[in-house]
Amino acid sequence: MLTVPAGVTVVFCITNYDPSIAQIPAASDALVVGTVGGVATIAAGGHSAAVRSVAMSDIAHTFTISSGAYHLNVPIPPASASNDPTIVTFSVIFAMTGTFNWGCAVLCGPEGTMARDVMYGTLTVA
Ligand SMILES: [Cu+2]
Repeated sequence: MLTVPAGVTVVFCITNYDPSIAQIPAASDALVVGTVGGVATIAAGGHSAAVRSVAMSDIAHTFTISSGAYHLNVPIPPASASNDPTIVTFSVIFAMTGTFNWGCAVLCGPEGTMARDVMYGTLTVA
């Protein structure tokens, strides 16, 4: 469970140690949507860049909120190695209060079991 304040810039920093690539992502999973400036900064393998999308073949997970109030999607590329994580940073300003579901939108883990069983939760904007 995450709780964030409304109307201010919230900075997310996701550290991904998973080097695997998700199965059969959709084109929309590769787009950065709903962040400040429409970008996310991806640091991996000693390089860092602000991007608006990643290659469909370069997605391990996503951080996604899809509700009436918000459409947020940030693709998370795989780690270069299990000891060399990929770090994805982005900012969001949440205008509407309430509790919203977040999750990973791609089939990750064996037969999508990771997305289904562990990569979800709620985000409360208060
Ligand atoms: Cu995932």
